[in-house]
Formats: sequence, structure tokens, C-alpha cells
Amino acid sequence: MQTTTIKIKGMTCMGCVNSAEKVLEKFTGVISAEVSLDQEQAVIQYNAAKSSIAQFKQAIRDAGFDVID
Ligand SMILES: [Cu+2]
Repeated sequence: MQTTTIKIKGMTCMGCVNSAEKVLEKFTGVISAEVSLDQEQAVIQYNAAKSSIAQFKQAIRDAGFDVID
């Protein structure tokens, strides 16, 4: 299991946080995704054999937020 932190811009409320968490939790390789509005980030525990950071970033962008690389 691995952990990664992704910086997210554009979230304004808990609704945004919930949608960001939902898109991340859809990946079978994701064990947990904790999104913080204050810290503007997602902390993701995942199985690197099943999902990749690039997929997470794309999913967050597809949900309408910006990812800081
Ligand atoms: Cu919102």
C-alpha cells in the first residue's frame, strides 16, 4: 500500500470535498481518500498495482477542480 498527497485548488465547500472523495473512492485500488478543504489536498492510500497517481489527478480534474503538479 502506498500513500500520496495531491494538491487541489477550486474547492469551496463540503460538497466539493465530498465529490472529490467520491471520484477517488471509485477506483478499485483506492483504500481510502481523505480530502481537506482547509489544506486543499487529498491524502490517498492506494494499491499502486491497481491505480496510479495520474489517474487520480485526471479524475479530480474531470470533477471540475484544479490539480497542482
Ligand atoms: Cu462546493
